[in-house]
Amino acid sequence: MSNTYFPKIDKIEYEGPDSDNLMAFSYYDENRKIAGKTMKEHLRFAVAYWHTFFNENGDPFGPGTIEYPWHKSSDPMENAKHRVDAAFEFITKLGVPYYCFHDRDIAPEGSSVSESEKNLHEIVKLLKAQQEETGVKLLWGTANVFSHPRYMNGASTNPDFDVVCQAGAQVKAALDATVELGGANYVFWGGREGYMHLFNTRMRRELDHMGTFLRAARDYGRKIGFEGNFLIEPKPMEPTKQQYDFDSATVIGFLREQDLLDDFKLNVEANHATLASHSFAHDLTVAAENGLLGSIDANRGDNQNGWDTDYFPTDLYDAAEAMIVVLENGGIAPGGLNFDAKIRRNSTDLEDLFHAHIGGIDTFARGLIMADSIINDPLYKELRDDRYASFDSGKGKEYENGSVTLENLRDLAEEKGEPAKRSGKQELLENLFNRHIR
Ligand code: XLS
Ligand code: NI
Ligand code: NI
Repeated sequence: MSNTYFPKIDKIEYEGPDSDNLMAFSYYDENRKIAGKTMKEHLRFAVAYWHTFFNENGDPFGPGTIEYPWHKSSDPMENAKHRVDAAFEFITKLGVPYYCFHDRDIAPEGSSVSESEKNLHEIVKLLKAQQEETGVKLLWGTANVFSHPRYMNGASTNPDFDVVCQAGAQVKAALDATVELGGANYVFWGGREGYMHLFNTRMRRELDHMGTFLRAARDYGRKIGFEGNFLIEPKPMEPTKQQYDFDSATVIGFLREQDLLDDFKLNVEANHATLASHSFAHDLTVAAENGLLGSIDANRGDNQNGWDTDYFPTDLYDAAEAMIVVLENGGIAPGGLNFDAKIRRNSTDLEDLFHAHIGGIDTFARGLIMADSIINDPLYKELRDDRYASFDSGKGKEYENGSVTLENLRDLAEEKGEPAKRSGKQELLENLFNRHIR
Protein backbone atom coordinates (compact mmCIF):
# COMPACT_ATOMS: atom_id res chain seq x y z
CA MET A 1 0.00 0.00 0.00
CA SER A 2 1.38 3.39 -0.93
CA ASN A 3 2.10 5.79 1.90
CA THR A 4 2.74 9.05 0.07
CA TYR A 5 -0.16 11.38 0.68
CA PHE A 6 -1.44 10.38 4.12
CA PRO A 7 1.80 9.24 5.81
CA LYS A 8 0.53 9.85 9.33
CA ILE A 9 -2.52 7.67 8.85
CA ASP A 10 -2.47 3.90 9.17
CA LYS A 11 -5.19 1.53 8.09
CA ILE A 12 -8.40 2.41 9.94
CA GLU A 13 -9.37 -0.45 12.23
CA TYR A 14 -12.48 -1.38 14.19
CA GLU A 15 -11.86 -0.70 17.87
CA GLY A 16 -15.41 -0.74 19.24
CA PRO A 17 -17.54 1.90 20.98
CA ASP A 18 -15.35 2.02 24.11
CA SER A 19 -12.19 3.10 22.31
CA ASP A 20 -11.34 6.81 22.47
CA ASN A 21 -9.37 6.65 19.23
CA LEU A 22 -11.16 8.91 16.75
CA MET A 23 -9.15 7.45 13.85
CA ALA A 24 -10.90 4.10 14.32
CA PHE A 25 -14.33 2.64 13.71
CA SER A 26 -16.57 2.36 16.74
CA TYR A 27 -19.37 0.40 15.03
CA TYR A 28 -18.22 -0.69 11.58
CA ASP A 29 -16.75 -4.12 12.08
CA GLU A 30 -16.66 -5.34 8.48
CA ASN A 31 -16.74 -9.02 9.41
CA ARG A 32 -19.53 -8.82 11.98
CA LYS A 33 -22.54 -10.76 10.83
CA ILE A 34 -26.02 -9.28 10.94
CA ALA A 35 -29.04 -11.11 9.54
CA GLY A 36 -26.81 -13.67 7.84
CA LYS A 37 -24.44 -11.27 6.06
CA THR A 38 -21.35 -9.34 7.10
CA MET A 39 -21.53 -5.58 7.57
CA LYS A 40 -19.25 -5.23 4.56
CA GLU A 41 -21.72 -7.18 2.40
CA HIS A 42 -24.74 -5.25 3.68
CA LEU A 43 -23.32 -1.76 3.41
CA ARG A 44 -21.12 -1.88 0.29
CA PHE A 45 -19.55 1.52 0.99
CA ALA A 46 -18.06 3.62 -1.79
CA VAL A 47 -15.91 6.76 -1.82
CA ALA A 48 -16.91 9.54 -4.28
CA TYR A 49 -13.90 10.53 -6.39
CA TRP A 50 -15.19 14.06 -7.11
CA HIS A 51 -15.70 15.24 -3.54
CA THR A 52 -12.77 13.49 -1.92
CA PHE A 53 -9.95 13.70 -4.48
CA PHE A 54 -10.89 16.31 -7.07
CA ASN A 55 -12.79 19.32 -5.72
CA GLU A 56 -10.88 21.35 -3.19
CA ASN A 57 -13.75 22.72 -1.08
CA GLY A 58 -14.75 25.45 -3.53
CA ASP A 59 -18.31 26.79 -3.49
CA PRO A 60 -20.27 29.17 -5.76
CA PHE A 61 -18.96 32.12 -3.74
CA GLY A 62 -15.27 31.39 -3.59
CA PRO A 63 -12.42 29.12 -4.60
CA GLY A 64 -11.23 26.05 -2.79
CA THR A 65 -9.56 26.16 0.60
CA ILE A 66 -7.78 22.83 0.86
CA GLU A 67 -4.65 22.08 -1.12
CA TYR A 68 -4.38 18.56 -2.34
CA PRO A 69 -0.72 17.52 -2.50
CA TRP A 70 -1.56 15.35 -5.52
CA HIS A 71 -2.48 18.51 -7.48
CA LYS A 72 0.95 20.17 -7.51
CA SER A 73 1.64 20.07 -11.25
CA SER A 74 0.60 22.64 -13.86
CA ASP A 75 -0.19 19.72 -16.20
CA PRO A 76 -3.72 18.43 -15.56
CA MET A 77 -2.79 14.93 -16.79
CA GLU A 78 0.07 14.73 -14.28
CA ASN A 79 -2.34 15.72 -11.53
CA ALA A 80 -4.84 13.13 -12.73
CA LYS A 81 -2.18 10.43 -12.42
CA HIS A 82 -1.19 11.47 -8.92
CA ARG A 83 -4.87 11.61 -8.05
CA VAL A 84 -5.17 7.90 -8.83
CA ASP A 85 -2.40 7.12 -6.33
CA ALA A 86 -3.94 9.38 -3.69
CA ALA A 87 -7.38 7.84 -4.23
CA PHE A 88 -6.22 4.27 -3.82
CA GLU A 89 -4.05 5.10 -0.82
CA PHE A 90 -7.05 6.73 0.83
CA ILE A 91 -9.57 4.03 -0.07
CA THR A 92 -7.35 1.16 1.08
CA LYS A 93 -6.45 2.91 4.33
CA LEU A 94 -10.14 3.53 4.94
CA GLY A 95 -10.86 -0.10 4.05
CA VAL A 96 -14.00 0.29 1.96
CA PRO A 97 -14.65 -1.95 -1.03
CA TYR A 98 -15.81 0.52 -3.73
CA TYR A 99 -15.42 3.92 -5.38
CA CYS A 100 -17.45 5.97 -7.91
CA PHE A 101 -16.37 8.60 -10.47
CA HIS A 102 -17.38 11.00 -13.22
CA ASP A 103 -15.24 10.88 -16.38
CA ARG A 104 -13.96 14.41 -15.72
CA ASP A 105 -12.97 13.68 -12.10
CA ILE A 106 -10.55 11.03 -13.21
CA ALA A 107 -9.19 12.61 -16.40
CA PRO A 108 -9.21 16.13 -17.85
CA GLU A 109 -11.20 17.02 -20.94
CA GLY A 110 -9.00 17.41 -24.03
CA SER A 111 -9.32 19.87 -26.91
CA SER A 112 -11.25 17.37 -29.06
CA VAL A 113 -13.44 14.31 -28.59
CA SER A 114 -10.53 12.00 -29.42
CA GLU A 115 -8.14 13.76 -27.08
CA SER A 116 -10.65 13.49 -24.23
CA GLU A 117 -11.05 9.80 -25.00
CA LYS A 118 -7.29 9.34 -25.02
CA ASN A 119 -6.88 11.07 -21.64
CA LEU A 120 -9.64 8.97 -20.14
CA HIS A 121 -8.21 5.77 -21.52
CA GLU A 122 -4.77 6.51 -20.12
CA ILE A 123 -6.13 7.04 -16.61
CA VAL A 124 -8.44 4.03 -16.85
CA LYS A 125 -5.35 1.85 -17.35
CA LEU A 126 -3.88 3.19 -14.11
CA LEU A 127 -7.14 2.73 -12.23
CA LYS A 128 -7.39 -0.83 -13.50
CA ALA A 129 -3.91 -1.66 -12.29
CA GLN A 130 -4.70 -0.19 -8.86
CA GLN A 131 -7.99 -2.10 -8.68
CA GLU A 132 -6.14 -5.33 -9.40
CA GLU A 133 -3.48 -4.61 -6.82
CA THR A 134 -5.81 -3.55 -4.00
CA GLY A 135 -9.05 -5.44 -4.69
CA VAL A 136 -11.02 -2.16 -4.57
CA LYS A 137 -13.85 -2.19 -7.12
CA LEU A 138 -15.88 0.31 -9.10
CA LEU A 139 -19.47 0.69 -7.82
CA TRP A 140 -20.44 3.02 -10.63
CA GLY A 141 -19.18 5.35 -13.29
CA THR A 142 -20.92 8.36 -14.81
CA ALA A 143 -20.29 11.22 -17.23
CA ASN A 144 -20.16 14.81 -16.10
CA VAL A 145 -22.45 16.35 -18.71
CA PHE A 146 -23.36 19.37 -16.60
CA SER A 147 -20.19 21.39 -15.79
CA HIS A 148 -18.91 22.42 -19.22
CA PRO A 149 -20.53 25.67 -20.49
CA ARG A 150 -21.80 23.85 -23.61
CA TYR A 151 -24.27 22.04 -21.33
CA MET A 152 -25.82 25.25 -19.97
CA ASN A 153 -29.13 24.34 -21.67
CA GLY A 154 -28.91 20.66 -20.84
CA ALA A 155 -27.17 17.58 -22.23
CA SER A 156 -29.62 15.00 -23.59
CA THR A 157 -32.44 17.57 -23.33
CA ASN A 158 -30.47 20.39 -24.98
CA PRO A 159 -32.48 22.16 -27.70
CA ASP A 160 -29.36 22.06 -29.92
CA PHE A 161 -28.66 18.67 -31.51
CA ASP A 162 -24.92 19.48 -31.75
CA VAL A 163 -24.74 19.54 -27.95
CA VAL A 164 -26.63 16.24 -27.73
CA CYS A 165 -23.87 14.76 -29.95
CA GLN A 166 -21.20 15.98 -27.51
CA ALA A 167 -23.10 14.41 -24.61
CA GLY A 168 -23.36 11.19 -26.59
CA ALA A 169 -19.61 11.12 -27.17
CA GLN A 170 -18.97 11.63 -23.47
CA VAL A 171 -21.44 9.00 -22.29
CA LYS A 172 -20.06 6.50 -24.81
CA ALA A 173 -16.53 6.99 -23.48
CA ALA A 174 -17.72 6.86 -19.85
CA LEU A 175 -19.54 3.59 -20.56
CA ASP A 176 -16.38 2.18 -22.17
CA ALA A 177 -14.41 3.17 -19.06
CA THR A 178 -17.02 1.70 -16.69
CA VAL A 179 -17.06 -1.61 -18.55
CA GLU A 180 -13.26 -1.72 -18.75
CA LEU A 181 -13.12 -1.28 -14.97
CA GLY A 182 -15.83 -3.86 -14.25
CA GLY A 183 -18.24 -1.25 -12.84
CA ALA A 184 -21.34 -2.76 -11.23
CA ASN A 185 -23.65 0.12 -12.25
CA TYR A 186 -23.75 3.16 -14.51
CA VAL A 187 -25.41 6.39 -13.28
CA PHE A 188 -27.23 9.24 -14.99
CA TRP A 189 -27.69 12.36 -12.91
CA GLY A 190 -29.40 15.07 -14.94
CA GLY A 191 -28.28 18.28 -13.26
CA ARG A 192 -29.01 20.34 -16.36
CA GLU A 193 -31.84 18.19 -17.71
CA GLY A 194 -34.78 20.46 -17.05
CA TYR A 195 -35.60 24.10 -17.66
CA MET A 196 -35.08 27.57 -16.30
CA HIS A 197 -38.25 28.96 -17.92
CA LEU A 198 -41.20 27.50 -19.81
CA PHE A 199 -41.22 30.50 -22.17
CA ASN A 200 -38.26 29.06 -24.07
CA THR A 201 -38.95 25.35 -23.50
CA ARG A 202 -40.73 22.54 -25.31
CA MET A 203 -40.99 20.19 -22.37
CA ARG A 204 -42.62 17.25 -24.19
CA ARG A 205 -39.91 17.30 -26.86
CA GLU A 206 -37.10 17.48 -24.30
CA LEU A 207 -38.50 14.56 -22.30
CA ASP A 208 -38.73 12.43 -25.44
CA HIS A 209 -35.15 13.38 -26.35
CA MET A 210 -34.03 12.24 -22.90
CA GLY A 211 -35.80 8.89 -23.40
CA THR A 212 -34.21 8.46 -26.83
CA PHE A 213 -30.78 9.26 -25.42
CA LEU A 214 -31.14 6.80 -22.54
CA ARG A 215 -32.27 4.02 -24.88
CA ALA A 216 -29.26 4.69 -27.13
CA ALA A 217 -26.95 4.57 -24.10
CA ARG A 218 -28.61 1.38 -22.88
CA ASP A 219 -28.25 -0.26 -26.29
CA TYR A 220 -24.58 0.68 -26.55
CA GLY A 221 -23.86 -0.47 -22.99
CA ARG A 222 -25.47 -3.86 -23.58
CA LYS A 223 -23.64 -4.16 -26.90
CA ILE A 224 -20.23 -3.77 -25.24
CA GLY A 225 -21.14 -6.28 -22.53
CA PHE A 226 -22.31 -4.12 -19.64
CA GLU A 227 -24.51 -6.36 -17.52
CA GLY A 228 -25.06 -4.09 -14.52
CA ASN A 229 -27.91 -1.71 -13.73
CA PHE A 230 -28.31 1.67 -15.34
CA LEU A 231 -29.37 4.07 -12.60
CA ILE A 232 -31.14 7.40 -12.66
CA GLU A 233 -30.46 9.68 -9.71
CA PRO A 234 -33.49 11.86 -8.93
CA LYS A 235 -33.07 15.48 -7.87
CA PRO A 236 -35.77 18.15 -8.08
CA MET A 237 -33.64 21.25 -8.65
CA GLU A 238 -30.13 22.71 -8.34
CA PRO A 239 -28.45 23.73 -10.51
CA THR A 240 -31.51 23.86 -12.82
CA LYS A 241 -34.69 25.49 -11.53
CA GLN A 242 -36.86 22.55 -12.48
CA GLN A 243 -35.24 19.16 -13.12
CA TYR A 244 -37.07 16.41 -14.98
CA ASP A 245 -35.83 13.62 -12.66
CA PHE A 246 -37.66 15.34 -9.78
CA ASP A 247 -38.02 12.46 -7.30
CA SER A 248 -38.37 8.66 -7.22
CA ALA A 249 -42.05 8.70 -8.20
CA THR A 250 -41.48 11.04 -11.15
CA VAL A 251 -38.54 9.01 -12.45
CA ILE A 252 -40.49 5.74 -12.19
CA GLY A 253 -43.31 7.25 -14.25
CA PHE A 254 -40.79 8.41 -16.84
CA LEU A 255 -39.05 5.02 -17.03
CA ARG A 256 -42.41 3.31 -17.53
CA GLU A 257 -43.47 5.79 -20.22
CA GLN A 258 -40.13 5.44 -22.05
CA ASP A 259 -40.05 1.63 -21.80
CA LEU A 260 -36.84 1.60 -19.78
CA LEU A 261 -37.94 -0.39 -16.74
CA ASP A 262 -36.06 -3.55 -17.68
CA ASP A 263 -32.64 -1.91 -17.57
CA PHE A 264 -32.93 1.06 -15.25
CA LYS A 265 -33.24 1.44 -11.50
CA LEU A 266 -32.82 4.40 -9.15
CA ASN A 267 -29.87 5.82 -7.26
CA VAL A 268 -31.56 7.58 -4.34
CA GLU A 269 -29.68 10.40 -2.62
CA ALA A 270 -30.68 11.52 0.87
CA ASN A 271 -30.21 15.24 0.29
CA HIS A 272 -32.06 15.12 -3.04
CA ALA A 273 -35.08 13.52 -1.39
CA THR A 274 -35.19 16.27 1.24
CA LEU A 275 -34.76 18.91 -1.47
CA ALA A 276 -37.96 17.48 -3.02
CA SER A 277 -39.71 17.93 0.38
CA HIS A 278 -39.64 14.19 1.06
CA SER A 279 -37.80 12.28 3.72
CA PHE A 280 -34.86 10.10 2.65
CA ALA A 281 -36.84 7.04 3.78
CA HIS A 282 -39.81 8.12 1.66
CA ASP A 283 -37.90 8.19 -1.62
CA LEU A 284 -36.15 4.94 -0.74
CA THR A 285 -39.50 3.31 0.00
CA VAL A 286 -41.06 4.50 -3.27
CA ALA A 287 -38.08 3.04 -5.18
CA ALA A 288 -37.97 -0.20 -3.15
CA GLU A 289 -41.69 -0.93 -3.30
CA ASN A 290 -41.54 -0.64 -7.09
CA GLY A 291 -38.63 -3.09 -7.21
CA LEU A 292 -36.36 -0.28 -8.39
CA LEU A 293 -34.03 0.52 -5.52
CA GLY A 294 -30.67 0.33 -7.28
CA SER A 295 -28.16 2.20 -5.11
CA ILE A 296 -27.83 4.99 -2.55
CA ASP A 297 -25.93 8.26 -2.36
CA ALA A 298 -25.48 8.61 1.38
CA ASN A 299 -25.29 12.17 2.66
CA ARG A 300 -27.39 14.67 4.59
CA GLY A 301 -28.96 18.10 4.14
CA ASP A 302 -29.38 20.78 6.75
CA ASN A 303 -32.66 21.38 8.55
CA GLN A 304 -32.14 25.14 8.47
CA ASN A 305 -31.98 25.41 4.69
CA GLY A 306 -33.00 23.49 1.63
CA TRP A 307 -29.71 23.25 -0.25
CA ASP A 308 -27.87 20.19 -1.42
CA THR A 309 -25.28 20.69 1.33
CA ASP A 310 -23.92 17.16 0.89
CA TYR A 311 -22.96 16.85 4.55
CA PHE A 312 -21.52 13.52 5.57
CA PRO A 313 -24.30 11.49 7.19
CA THR A 314 -24.29 11.65 10.99
CA ASP A 315 -27.99 11.27 11.77
CA LEU A 316 -28.68 7.88 13.36
CA TYR A 317 -32.44 8.11 12.93
CA ASP A 318 -32.13 8.74 9.20
CA ALA A 319 -29.59 5.96 8.80
CA ALA A 320 -31.69 3.47 10.75
CA GLU A 321 -34.82 4.36 8.78
CA ALA A 322 -32.89 3.97 5.53
CA MET A 323 -31.44 0.63 6.59
CA ILE A 324 -34.92 -0.66 7.50
CA VAL A 325 -35.89 -0.06 3.86
CA VAL A 326 -32.68 -1.69 2.62
CA LEU A 327 -33.10 -4.77 4.84
CA GLU A 328 -36.76 -5.17 3.91
CA ASN A 329 -35.67 -4.85 0.28
CA GLY A 330 -33.38 -7.87 0.72
CA GLY A 331 -30.25 -5.71 0.45
CA ILE A 332 -28.87 -3.09 -1.90
CA ALA A 333 -26.52 -5.18 -4.10
CA PRO A 334 -25.37 -4.72 -6.83
CA GLY A 335 -25.71 -1.13 -5.62
CA GLY A 336 -24.06 0.24 -2.51
CA LEU A 337 -23.80 3.24 -0.21
CA ASN A 338 -21.76 5.93 -1.93
CA PHE A 339 -20.66 8.87 0.20
CA ASP A 340 -21.71 11.64 -2.15
CA ALA A 341 -20.65 14.05 0.57
CA LYS A 342 -18.03 16.71 1.11
CA ILE A 343 -16.17 18.12 4.04
CA ARG A 344 -16.97 21.75 4.92
CA ARG A 345 -15.06 24.60 3.30
CA ASN A 346 -13.33 25.35 6.59
CA SER A 347 -12.23 21.75 7.09
CA THR A 348 -8.77 22.18 5.64
CA ASP A 349 -6.71 19.30 7.01
CA LEU A 350 -6.29 16.22 4.85
CA GLU A 351 -7.11 14.07 7.87
CA ASP A 352 -10.58 15.67 7.91
CA LEU A 353 -11.32 13.50 4.87
CA PHE A 354 -10.79 10.46 7.08
CA HIS A 355 -12.84 11.78 10.01
CA ALA A 356 -15.70 12.55 7.63
CA HIS A 357 -15.76 9.06 6.14
CA ILE A 358 -15.28 7.32 9.47
CA GLY A 359 -18.30 9.22 10.80
CA GLY A 360 -20.45 8.35 7.81
CA ILE A 361 -19.42 4.70 7.92
CA ASP A 362 -20.09 4.36 11.64
CA THR A 363 -23.44 6.13 11.28
CA PHE A 364 -24.64 3.59 8.72
CA ALA A 365 -23.10 0.64 10.57
CA ARG A 366 -25.05 1.72 13.64
CA GLY A 367 -28.12 2.34 11.50
CA LEU A 368 -27.83 -1.23 10.25
CA ILE A 369 -27.59 -2.63 13.78
CA MET A 370 -30.62 -0.59 14.86
CA ALA A 371 -32.64 -1.44 11.76
CA ASP A 372 -32.04 -5.16 12.22
CA SER A 373 -33.06 -4.91 15.86
CA ILE A 374 -36.25 -2.98 15.02
CA ILE A 375 -37.47 -5.23 12.25
CA ASN A 376 -36.95 -8.22 14.51
CA ASP A 377 -39.10 -6.67 17.21
CA PRO A 378 -42.37 -8.61 16.83
CA LEU A 379 -44.43 -5.58 17.85
CA TYR A 380 -43.12 -3.53 14.91
CA LYS A 381 -44.35 -6.10 12.41
CA GLU A 382 -47.58 -6.96 14.25
CA LEU A 383 -48.79 -3.38 14.57
CA ARG A 384 -48.34 -2.70 10.89
CA ASP A 385 -49.89 -6.02 9.81
CA ASP A 386 -52.85 -5.57 12.16
CA ARG A 387 -53.70 -2.19 10.67
CA TYR A 388 -54.50 -3.91 7.38
CA ALA A 389 -56.07 -7.08 8.80
CA SER A 390 -59.53 -6.14 7.46
CA PHE A 391 -58.18 -6.82 3.96
CA ASP A 392 -56.88 -10.30 4.87
CA SER A 393 -60.17 -12.16 4.59
CA GLY A 394 -63.85 -11.82 3.66
CA LYS A 395 -65.07 -8.84 1.65
CA GLY A 396 -61.85 -6.89 2.28
CA LYS A 397 -59.85 -9.60 0.56
CA GLU A 398 -62.35 -9.77 -2.29
CA TYR A 399 -61.97 -6.01 -2.64
CA GLU A 400 -58.18 -6.31 -2.86
CA ASN A 401 -58.67 -8.90 -5.57
CA GLY A 402 -60.80 -6.46 -7.54
CA SER A 403 -64.15 -8.26 -7.30
CA VAL A 404 -66.10 -5.72 -5.24
CA THR A 405 -68.03 -2.99 -7.06
CA LEU A 406 -68.82 0.53 -5.94
CA GLU A 407 -72.46 -0.56 -5.43
CA ASN A 408 -71.21 -3.43 -3.21
CA LEU A 409 -69.23 -0.90 -1.14
CA ARG A 410 -72.39 1.15 -0.69
CA ASP A 411 -74.40 -1.84 0.53
CA LEU A 412 -71.59 -2.97 2.84
CA ALA A 413 -71.35 0.54 4.29
CA GLU A 414 -75.01 0.47 5.16
CA GLU A 415 -74.83 -3.03 6.58
CA LYS A 416 -71.66 -2.47 8.67
CA GLY A 417 -72.57 1.01 9.95
CA GLU A 418 -70.10 3.61 11.25
CA PRO A 419 -66.57 2.11 11.54
CA ALA A 420 -64.94 1.84 14.97
CA LYS A 421 -61.97 4.21 15.45
CA ARG A 422 -58.60 2.49 15.24
CA SER A 423 -55.49 4.20 16.54
CA GLY A 424 -52.47 4.56 14.27
CA LYS A 425 -50.22 4.14 17.36
CA GLN A 426 -47.60 6.56 16.04
CA GLU A 427 -46.21 7.65 19.41
CA LEU A 428 -45.98 4.07 20.62
CA LEU A 429 -44.04 3.13 17.47
CA GLU A 430 -41.73 6.13 17.81
CA ASN A 431 -40.97 5.08 21.37
CA LEU A 432 -40.42 1.52 20.25
CA PHE A 433 -37.95 2.79 17.64
CA ASN A 434 -36.02 4.73 20.27
CA ARG A 435 -35.71 1.64 22.44
CA HIS A 436 -33.62 0.10 19.67
CA ILE A 437 -31.01 2.88 19.70
CA ARG A 438 -27.94 1.33 21.16
C1 XLS B 1 -25.29 16.14 -7.51
C2 XLS B 1 -25.29 14.69 -7.65
C3 XLS B 1 -24.06 14.11 -8.35
C4 XLS B 1 -24.34 12.71 -8.80
C5 XLS B 1 -23.40 12.19 -9.83
O1 XLS B 1 -26.11 16.71 -6.79
O2 XLS B 1 -25.50 14.11 -6.42
O3 XLS B 1 -22.95 14.18 -7.51
O4 XLS B 1 -24.35 11.81 -7.73
O5 XLS B 1 -23.40 12.96 -10.97
NI1 NI C 1 -26.31 15.64 -4.67
NI1 NI D 1 -25.34 12.08 -5.95
